[in-house]
Amino acid sequence: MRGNTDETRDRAASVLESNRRDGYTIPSATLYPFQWNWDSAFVAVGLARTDPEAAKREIRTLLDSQWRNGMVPQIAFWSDAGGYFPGPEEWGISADRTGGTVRTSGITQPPMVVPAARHAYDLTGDEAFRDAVLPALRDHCEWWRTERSDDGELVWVRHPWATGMDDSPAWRAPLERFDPGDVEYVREDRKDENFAAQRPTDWDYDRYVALVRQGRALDWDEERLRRESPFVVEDVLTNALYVRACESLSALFADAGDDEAAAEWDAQATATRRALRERRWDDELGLYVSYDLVSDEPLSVPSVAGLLPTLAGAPDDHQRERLRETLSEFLAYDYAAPSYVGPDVDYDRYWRGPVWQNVNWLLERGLRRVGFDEEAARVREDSVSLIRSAGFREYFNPETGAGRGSDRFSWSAALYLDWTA
Ligand code: 2M8
Repeated sequence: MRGNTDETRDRAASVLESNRRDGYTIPSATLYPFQWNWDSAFVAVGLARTDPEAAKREIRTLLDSQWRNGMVPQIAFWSDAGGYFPGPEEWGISADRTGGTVRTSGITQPPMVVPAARHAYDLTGDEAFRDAVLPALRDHCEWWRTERSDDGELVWVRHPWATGMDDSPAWRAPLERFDPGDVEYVREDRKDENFAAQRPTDWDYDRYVALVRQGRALDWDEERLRRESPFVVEDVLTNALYVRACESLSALFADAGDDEAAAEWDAQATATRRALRERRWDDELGLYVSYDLVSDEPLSVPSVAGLLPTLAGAPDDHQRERLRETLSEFLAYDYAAPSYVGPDVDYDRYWRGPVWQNVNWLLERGLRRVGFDEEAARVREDSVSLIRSAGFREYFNPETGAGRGSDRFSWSAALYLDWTA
């Protein structure tokens, strides 16, 4: 894999360096000027290969933004950079909720921070780091289980932004079901015409903003939001990563000699894994699907998220064989793996079809876990070759390999460093 990659590795390291701020890395200088939750976790995975101190710092800074109740927010506004909407005023989160260290948004993102912390620990063996982050990681997993689960098994989110796959077709049904009213705001994310065709539509944005305003109007009261929000979804990707988070937490506790805590989090991983297998499988589509807790129905769409419970070791023998068939649809492109393969796929628009490096990184690991080594190797090769030919773009067209979205994108650079280490 290394071959002539050194020059690309150097460029990857320099992308991360130029996106680095004080103790954290922004996803992109042109679009996202703050610290994002799962972006930082993926950045730490790559940095652990080249600059372990920066990797550990990245994770610690992210955990410094943790709310008192254990939530790790989607965005930490460490600076007053402009050019992004919605900023801290729009979210209106009070300091008694956050702990007052930094202003944040009012939602979370998939709990990649826990596996990333484990990865950084495994590569460095730094016990002081392990012991320093363990309490915050435990509080975060505990928060998911107590505040974000109806049954103690599957966890839910209450905003499409919290899933990381903002405009995934999976969210269309719940978003269609509510009227956002007359929401006024100014988007900052469409830098030019070209870019507009690669970003979520206004229809989607109206609903994103309406959900933020509802949260603020209810003063981010979780119980009321659970009852009144029109968007409450058990997302399969978040749940797959929650299993990984609980497994990672268990391993870190075991390593620290706390067998009781290790057993507790292993049991939680087992419960969520089993719930994915038994309750979120769609045999017709041949993958796992998210669930709408408001309308009480599955969100049956062929999103790549539905392959990621492999990462949690969820499939039984039958599901594994069906998944092999489904996978062939996702691999029937020049570049694996599109984020969505339904009839209304849009290869250039955000989470409606393009290939994303972070998803490929998770998918590769998931496929290896269930023994699909050849398919995993294909995902990895395509990821590396996309970056070599199109650069560190935010996402890529699966048919042409053309780069899309912003350039010098941090997780694309970071995961390249991990892939080619
Ligand atoms: C995208 O989401 C943000 C909101 O969080 C946005 O569009 O403004 C998504 O791709 C998300 O997964 C990612 O974490 C974020 C920053 O890269 O951008």
